Amino acid sequence: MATMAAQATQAADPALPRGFRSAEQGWPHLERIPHPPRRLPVIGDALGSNVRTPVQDSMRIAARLGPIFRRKGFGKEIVFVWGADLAAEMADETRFAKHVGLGVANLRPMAGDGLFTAYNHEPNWQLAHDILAPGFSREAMAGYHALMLDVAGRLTDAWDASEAAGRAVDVPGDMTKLTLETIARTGFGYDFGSFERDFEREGPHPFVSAMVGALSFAQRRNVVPPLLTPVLLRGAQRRNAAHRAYLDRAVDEVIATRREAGGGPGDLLDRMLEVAHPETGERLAPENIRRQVITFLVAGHETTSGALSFALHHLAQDRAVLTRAQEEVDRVWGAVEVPAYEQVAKLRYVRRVLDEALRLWPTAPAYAREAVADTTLGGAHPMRRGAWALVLTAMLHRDPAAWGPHPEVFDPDRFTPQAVRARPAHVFKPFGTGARACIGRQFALHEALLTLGLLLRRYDIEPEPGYRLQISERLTLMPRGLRLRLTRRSPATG
Ligand code: MNH
Repeated sequence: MATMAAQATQAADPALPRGFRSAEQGWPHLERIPHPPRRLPVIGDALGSNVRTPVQDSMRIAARLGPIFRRKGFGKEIVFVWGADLAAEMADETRFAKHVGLGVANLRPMAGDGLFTAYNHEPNWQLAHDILAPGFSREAMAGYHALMLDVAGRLTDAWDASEAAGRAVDVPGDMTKLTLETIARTGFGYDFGSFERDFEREGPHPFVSAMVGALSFAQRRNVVPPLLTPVLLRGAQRRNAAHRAYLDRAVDEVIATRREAGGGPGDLLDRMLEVAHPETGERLAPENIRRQVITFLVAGHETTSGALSFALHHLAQDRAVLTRAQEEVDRVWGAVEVPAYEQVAKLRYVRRVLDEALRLWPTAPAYAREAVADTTLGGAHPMRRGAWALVLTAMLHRDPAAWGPHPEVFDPDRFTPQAVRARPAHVFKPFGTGARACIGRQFALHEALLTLGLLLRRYDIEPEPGYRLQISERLTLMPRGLRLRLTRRSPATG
């Protein structure tokens, strides 16, 4: 049943975006915006850029061209914005709103009108937002705490075994297992058993393979020129259809199991299945629930996993920061076996480490904004209603106007309360902005702080000799090949 429905969707693929609206259509004075020199016919500015590193290429170009610039490839043009003033303007919700385009639009076949990919005008956005928001309240977080601890315990079991065997640990791999298990267990009562699988022999859970496969397919649609799509992607398209069918089937099974059980612990899935809108009484439709489950499994793990990985990288690179963070955990958590919910947010310094990691490497590296009415950006760039730009978060977080003369330096004290107060608003946007900002922010912060606290208390960490940070780009950023060497700290500290 599920498979047939999925195939029908795939055959017609009504949701599949046909490219995107090029900047000429919405920016009447595009000539005022700089672009890279030596622009060529057809391929435009694509020369010298790498399909595997679109974000890092844009960062390099940004540094040369300044706070607003444009890039063209295969006939389509994109405006990029990263100057602190311009980004602050684009955060004004009376003038701008989220734009569903590029990477986000490419997820539509998978995530439909789920929260992350819904167009602003789709009624299911407000409906799902209102129904699901209480699932991210303080009380809800306190309810997830025990499950989060349980998943983190599986991580430390695995790391203890690596430490005992003198093996370095695969940080992005293990953080991805952790965050996927966490959202699946807390949100949907589902257990992928990632830590228990023998990866050498079995590889990842088939759901994970299908999800990763469908995600990298979505990503590739951004960088393969439309004319070449049929040639380059035919085999991939077939595999993608199979992956999506698998995902739909798996999600339907999770839902069926919950319905048979007659309800669960009041988690996200229970809210989706049972809660009516507080004012209208309306409920989420079954097809929309499917989209929301996939949305949360995807949106709820890659970004957090990257954030944890970058934080661990910087901790391992900087002894002074590591020691200060470890001392804080020892002091705040003391000798308790497991930290209580309230003890997690008290890790103020660890939180600064995490913020600073998200500053340098915002794992969701850009977000798109569109004009809600005709307007002029920065007093110089007229935009028609619907015209849009990509805010390049990783560069906004490096604008010297907001962050001082050495933005590349990792310094958690940029996030002391005084330092934060001294900066203008809207210069730190790892979770996006406005009504469509990340609904899972508190969830991610609690999960990441809890995990970092447990790891810092338990291990000393060291980089592998000669490791140099390299960033891999999928939908999100990740420190490629990051491995750490562990030493257990004194058992008295946990
Ligand atoms: Mn999250 C939206 C970053 C963790 C679920 N998230 C966004 C946006 C950014 C973002 C940026 C806005 C995108 C846009 O404007 O197009 N999210 C992150 C980061 C982390 C993160 C950097 C971790 C660190 N996100 C999570 C977690 C969940 C989640 C954890 C779920 C449990 N995020 C979402 C959803 C949306 C979103 C759902 C869409 C919200 C909406 O549009 O209403």
